Amino acid sequence: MIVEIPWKKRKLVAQLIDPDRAGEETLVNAARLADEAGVDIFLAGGSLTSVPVADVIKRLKQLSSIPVVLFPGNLTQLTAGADAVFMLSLISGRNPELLIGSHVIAAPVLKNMRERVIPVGYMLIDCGGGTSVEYMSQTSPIPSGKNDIAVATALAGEMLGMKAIYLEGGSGAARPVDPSMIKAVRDELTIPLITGGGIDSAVKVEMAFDAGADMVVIGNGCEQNPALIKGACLVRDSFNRGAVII
Ligand code: 1GP
Repeated sequence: MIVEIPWKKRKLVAQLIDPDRAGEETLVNAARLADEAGVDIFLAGGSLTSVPVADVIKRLKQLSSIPVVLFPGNLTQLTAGADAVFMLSLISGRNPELLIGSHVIAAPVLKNMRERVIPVGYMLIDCGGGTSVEYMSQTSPIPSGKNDIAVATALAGEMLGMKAIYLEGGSGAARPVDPSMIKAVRDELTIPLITGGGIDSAVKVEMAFDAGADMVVIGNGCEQNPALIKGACLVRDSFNRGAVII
């Protein structure tokens, strides 16, 4: 299946599945709760994985009809089987491998896959420091509060042809991307805006949507509190109906 992400229709909730923390029981439970809650998409991938992402994607597709988007942390995670692939360019950093190098290697492989490739301008934002993505990418995040730099970077991503911008606090970040930065970027962009990292409550989901995020990504928060995904989807539904319930 080739997925068109329904950006235009509504706000979206994505649940990130980290292969290394997704044993059989966890996956079965996550798929059931996500189905019940009405999660829009699964993202599958991680900064460092020892379990093949392909196995997790295959199992998710057996357990649920929710589309799965590959969210590759590195080239070893490039695999067929997902419905779409986020081709991430780390535009907040100055590591050439993550801006274009890996993409050159990935492009011929992706061309032979049936999955839809979605180019995403990936921006790491300092949300407390010390995240895996900061270390693994060997890039400096955009400092918190430097909304002008975030806006300029996101605009450059849009002008370069990215189909979405992802403001990333890093998995397990101490706090989410500040709503003022989300709003500043949203006000200038015409493409969809994704945010994730450190979103571990329905209130934080509400704040991100309220600031203008089109898609909220939740990983750790659902691992620690599986019921969170239902709360997140209820918040999404309230925005999509035009009313805020919390
Ligand atoms: C990480 O933005 C995602 O890439 C999700 O982060 O695990 O902190 O929810 P969390």
